[in-house]
Order: sequence, then C-alpha cells, then structure tokens
Amino acid sequence: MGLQNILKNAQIKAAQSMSGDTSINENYDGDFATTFNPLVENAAAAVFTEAQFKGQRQTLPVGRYDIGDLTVPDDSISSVLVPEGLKVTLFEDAGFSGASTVIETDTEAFGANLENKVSSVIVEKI
Ligand SMILES: [Ca+2]
Repeated sequence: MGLQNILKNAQIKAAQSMSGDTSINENYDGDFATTFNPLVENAAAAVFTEAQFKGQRQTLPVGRYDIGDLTVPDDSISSVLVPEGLKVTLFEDAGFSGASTVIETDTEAFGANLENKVSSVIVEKI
C-alpha cells in the first residue's frame, strides 16, 4: 500500500469517527436501555414497571393511552425513556386526570409521589 492510500484510509477513518457513524453498533445485543434508539423505535417513548428501565415494558408512540390502553399493569410504571423531541405526561388517575407530571428526558426512577401510581399517559411531540 502506497503512502497515498494510507493517507486516504486515515482520512476515511477520521471522517467516520467525526460523523459519529454508529453502524458498528447495529447488531449490538445489549441491554435495552443502553441501545434504545428513538429513530429505530420510530420516536416512541417507553414505560417500565421497574426503576432503571427494567421489568415489563410498553413502547408508546405519540398518542393518548388511557388505563385500558396500557398493557403494563395499572399503578406499576416506575421509569420512562423519552427520546429527544417527545414529552410524556403521566397522570395519577384514569382518563388523563388527577395529579400529572411532564417528563422530557429519560427518567430512571420516580419520586414517591409518582412511582406505582400512573394510570394514564399522553405522549406528544414537543
Ligand atoms: Ca393510579
């Protein structure tokens, strides 16, 4: 390999690292929370029955999810993943009523006022 080719390869590698090319992670089969990709998940939030994005999971694309639309048990949600560009409103009661909290970033644990109380959820674009 000549010097020209070596330089060309180095430039390609540098361009790839600067562009944040993550294609090498495509087949990564790791923990869901660390591989959650909002583009792959089609801009959906996800709720979990345990803290730190564990337990039973439900993926929630933009929409309104009353108590009957949630597949996770009532009063069980304990953490939520919120991709950039979305916000999630969690309601303590069914019918989008009762105390509510707006969450715009990944939240691995709730305070006592919210944990295991959520009964309806709205996912919206910001
Ligand atoms: Ca509730």
